[in-house]
This record gives sequence, structure tokens and C-alpha cells, in this order.
Amino acid sequence: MKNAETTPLVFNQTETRRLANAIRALSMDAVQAANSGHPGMPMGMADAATTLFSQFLKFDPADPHWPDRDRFVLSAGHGSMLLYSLLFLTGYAAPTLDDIRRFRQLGSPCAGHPEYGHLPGIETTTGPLGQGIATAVGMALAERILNARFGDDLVDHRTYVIAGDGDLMEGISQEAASFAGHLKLNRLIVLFDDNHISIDGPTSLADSTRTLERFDAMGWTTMACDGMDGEAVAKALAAAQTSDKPVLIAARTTIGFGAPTRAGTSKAHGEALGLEEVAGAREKLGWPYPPFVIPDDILAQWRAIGARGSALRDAWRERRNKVPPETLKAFYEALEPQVPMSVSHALKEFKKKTSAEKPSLATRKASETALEVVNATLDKTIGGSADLTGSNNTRTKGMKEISANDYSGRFIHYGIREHGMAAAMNGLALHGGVIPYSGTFLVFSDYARPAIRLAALMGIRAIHVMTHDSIGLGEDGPTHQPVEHLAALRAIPNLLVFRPADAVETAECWDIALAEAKRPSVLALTRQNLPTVRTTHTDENLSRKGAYELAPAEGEAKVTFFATGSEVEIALAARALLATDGIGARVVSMPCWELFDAQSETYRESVLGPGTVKVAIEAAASFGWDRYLGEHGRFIGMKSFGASAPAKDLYKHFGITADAAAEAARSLLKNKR
Ligand SMILES: Cc1ncc(C[n+]2csc(CCOP(=O)(O)OP(=O)(O)O)c2C)c(N)n1
Repeated sequence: MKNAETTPLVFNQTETRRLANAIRALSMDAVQAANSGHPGMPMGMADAATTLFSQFLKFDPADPHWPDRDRFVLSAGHGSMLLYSLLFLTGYAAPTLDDIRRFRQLGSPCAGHPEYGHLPGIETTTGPLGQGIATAVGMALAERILNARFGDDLVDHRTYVIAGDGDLMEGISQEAASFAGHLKLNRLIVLFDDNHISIDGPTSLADSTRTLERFDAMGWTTMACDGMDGEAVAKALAAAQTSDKPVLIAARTTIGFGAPTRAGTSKAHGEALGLEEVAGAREKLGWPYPPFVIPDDILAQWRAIGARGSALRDAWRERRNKVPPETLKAFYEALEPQVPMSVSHALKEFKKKTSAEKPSLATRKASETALEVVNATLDKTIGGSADLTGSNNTRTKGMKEISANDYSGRFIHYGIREHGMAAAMNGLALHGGVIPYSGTFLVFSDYARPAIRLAALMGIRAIHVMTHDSIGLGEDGPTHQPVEHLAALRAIPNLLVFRPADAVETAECWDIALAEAKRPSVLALTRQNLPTVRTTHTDENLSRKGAYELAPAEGEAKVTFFATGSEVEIALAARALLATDGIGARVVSMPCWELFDAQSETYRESVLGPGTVKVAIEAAASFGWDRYLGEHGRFIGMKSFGASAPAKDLYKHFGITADAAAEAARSLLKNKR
């Protein structure tokens, strides 16, 4: 191991087994107490994990956030008791034994699956199979990017993953692994729990992949070893340290090892073993201690494993202290979650200029222009696209690409891997030191959704630029025209979905997305040009409240038009039509529902315009709009999939026009009388 200043603790197979049995006992007892959970995986992988933590993993329970620690990702999140046991045994402040006793209960940090933020040492939330390994790819990439910027003395660590058959069967593993292989992320080491068992029975029921060959073909170093033999695992892990490619170690294990009748079968997988089986396992493993009791000598050995990290961390501190002060300052600034005020200031200037010049711009283009400002001010943004760079407009001037030979760039060609991209962005964000943003078409948010959902659940900043946001994209037709996607994304809690109306709002939305360190964002942007609707500059970021009155009524307000993005232009035209009839209508732009919903009731009421009739215009499904429109409001939008035609024809065909909106308002007013 490079930079290993302390001797790793080496145990022979028998000693490893004894230490590993502490994991087995805690896991089966916790699952038994909860009467739910997965004892099999922790019991199978206990020896391999013990070897990894005692001899290889660079971590310090006393300083769990130390930036140069190795990252450990339990991709097989259902085996969460493996991780909780390791954290307890190696001496993290939490979980306590009581927490483990309350495994899977409300308030215990030991949730059913590991949740980021619940315990130090949980580097990412896992459970949806495949996410962990794909997120780890982002972590391993972040390490290389920061290493290229700050050097070996500050950044020199590895990312270890434990993944099961399920992780590797999931499609996302293909995207993630081929991407990691292409980028030669040799600091990524995956221990594959090769136990031939999943829930339904033997994996042969559904899979006959030659996994090592598959990974070999993707540019990985592959090896196989006996996962029940600590010494064999150590040998494989030692060899993995010198690889110039990512490494997959297939560790052959026995699921539920020790359980007298269930070991090696799917019956060890997903339920408590039962008291009799647990008692039998105690006997088989030679573990005579009562539930949740770890004998002192074994605990002491585990604590020694945990304690070896402090010397590693001290050695890193020594190296760090010799780094030139300006490098060190830049390093810690990069790790700072807050974005400097200079970004907001620069975007404010951009807004001022845009309001004065009033360009007609697609919001994807406006986003690129805003990003020119952002990327020139903030160097930790890492852009990218899933092979739609010229369409998403995410690559600004001078952004060098990141490649296997040179990680010093700032732009990632993710390839056509939306799901892998979104998960890698999570890994980049979780690692810290960079802010990932990337792009695809909004319609393909479906392909990235499970990873976006996890970002929202974890509360991390990943910014998704999603262009071609409606039928307004035109001729590519209904396969490419999102209809239900805004609603589907808005349904994800803690995700900010922005749909800016012009270049000014686009800059405001970027400002908010960058400042939101604990929420992911989606920016839904147009392909087609839009006029500038914010023609008077305000220093205040009006989008921050989620919705605001863009145009007041002339005279008494009888009508409120709500619109987002490209349909704000239509709302303004409808307002003008009503004005010629002497009907006062106001227009509310709603770039972000989530932010609006969080405003005070007084503000929301004032924006919603009590007493006015309400018409919403959005070239998308109506799902969700009722909450603003009430029973009597009208929605002008999509009721079906789109069609292939020029955008202007489509808006007319689907009735999303100023005439239709004005007519809806008139008829509502008539009914009101
Ligand atoms: C995306 C996803 N699909 C399904 C599940 C439900 N699930 C949890 S574990 C599991 C079987 C996994 O098999 P394997 O990785 O071999 O784990 P082991 O049986 O070895 O513990 C399944 C289907 C899940 N967690 N995530």
C-alpha cells in the first residue's frame, strides 16, 4: 500500500475467522431481534470484510470525515448489518450496541439499508441494487480529479466496494463498470460476493454470465479467490493495489456461513434465521456468548484495527503541513460546501446585462452563457453530458475533457449512460471537492431517475441540465418529447425542479442550484428560442421564491395565468389579448414549485391571486396543477403524447396557444357570474 506508514494488522485464517464471527453474531442477532433483515450476506462476507478493514482500508473512526480516507461502499445494502457491525467493532462513536439492538426500528441510525447521514462511515445510501457500485465510480473519479489538482500528498486514496450478484445483474452496473474501465480508475476495487445465491434461489435460475470475462472485456483487472479464506482475500487485495485498471475480485463465499441448515441457500438471505438456527450457528461457529455480547479480547482486537488509522491520518497531516499554503488553501476551499458569494455577484451582473439586451434565446443556450460566468468564477464545477454535449450546452469555453491519461480537465464525456452518469454524479458530490453538473434530454430523466431519487434522499448537490423540455423540441417527435416528466420529477421530495422562462430566470435558477448544498436540482430547458420576459433588472433573485408575479393586471385583476418556462411567453400574450377586452389579467411565472410551496402562506396567497379565475399553461401533463388551480381552474397543456412536427405546428395542434388560454379565462369568468 502506497503511503502506508503503519504496518497493517495481519491475522491468520483462524484469527480472521474469530474476528469475523463477531460480525456474524451481531448480524444474526440484530436481524433476529428485528425479526426482519438479511443475515446471509454479512455472515458470508464477514471474513473478506475483516481482511479488508484490518489490512487495507485506510480509515479512522476518530476522524470519519478525514478527506484522504479510503471510501468504503456496501453496494449490497441489504447486508447493512455487515457495515453497522464493522463501524461498531472498529470503534466509531456510533452506532452503539443499543443502536444495533434497535436495528430497523424508528429512530435507530441502523436503518434497514445504510442511509447516508445516519452514521459516520456510511459514505452513500445503498439498497437499490447497482447504485452503490455506480456511485463508487464517481467517488473514484473524484479522487483522481482532486489528485490531479492537489497532488499525492493531499489526495491519495482508494474506493472499495462490496457488491453482490444483484448489483452486477442490474443494468446500471454495465454503464458504471464500462465507464470506470474506460477511465482506468485503478483506485476502484470491487469485492464481488460470489455466493451464487439471490432471493429466488441459485443465481443459475436467471443468469449465466461469465462475470470475470465480462469485466475483463470492460478493461478491468479480474481475479477470483476463496472469500472464506482471509489469507486468500488478502493476497488478492494486495495484488489489486498495483493494478493500472479498476479491479474486480470474485470472492467465492457461502451465504449465511455458520447457519446449520440455511447456509449456502436462499433461506439465509432475507429473513431472521429463527432461534433454533441462531443457536445452531453459535455452536457451529464456536461462539458461546449471549446475543450482543462481544468478548473483551475480540473487541480489543477490533478496536486495534480501528486505531491503526490514526497513525495513517497523522502521517497525512504531516505531509499536508508541508504543502505550499496556496495549494492547501485551494484544497480546503474546494472541500467547503458553500459556494463563494462571487458566483452570485457574477450572475447578478449577467442578469443586468441580459435584461438590458433582451436577447431571444433558448434557455439551454442561456444556461450555457450563465455557465460561462459560473465556470470562470468557480473552478470546482465539473461539467458533462451523456453524449449530447452540443445539445445540452454544458461545455463552456476552455473546458478540457477528463480522460484516462489526464484527469486534470473539467468536462466528462459520460457516453450514452444516463443512469450511470447520475449515479457517478452522486459519487462525485459525496466525495466532495467538486460540484457535478451534467446533461441529457429531459425525456431521458426516466433513465436516470433512480439515482436522482437517491441524491434527493441523501440531500446532496448534483445538478442535472435537462434540455429539450417539451413538444417545443419539435421534429424528433413523441419518443423525445417529455410529457409526464416534470410531474414525475416534481413528485420526488427534496428535488428542486426548475423550469426557467428566459435567460434571466435561467441565471437565477443556476444561482439557486449551486447554492443548494443539500438538494439536487433539475434544470428543464428549452431547445427553442424564447424572448426575454424579465426586462427590468432586479438585484433580488425572484426565482428563489419559486413563483412570483411577473406581470400585474392592468386595472383590477380578474384572471391569473400561471405558467412555467416556454409557456410564460404564451401567458403574457393571453394577458395582452384579455387587455384588449378590458379584462385585467396577471401573469405568474413559476420556475420552481418546491420553492414556492415552502413560502409563507401570506406570500403564497398573494401570488395565487384570491378572487381571480385561474388558468395554468404548461406544455406537459396536468398532473399536480390542481393544487394551484383549485376546482374551478383550467389547465392548458398536454393530454396525450406529442407528435413529430415543427414546434409551432405542435403548439397549435395541441391547443397550447394564447387564444386558447384567453378563451379559457373568458369562459371561467362567464361561469363565475
Ligand atoms: C434494484 C433492486 N431490485 C431488487 C431489490 C430486492 N433485493 C434485495 S437483495 C436481492 C437479491 C440480491 O442478491 P445478491 O446480490 O446475490 O445478494 P445475496 O443473496 O448474496 O445476499 C434483491 C432482489 C433491490 N434491493 N434492489
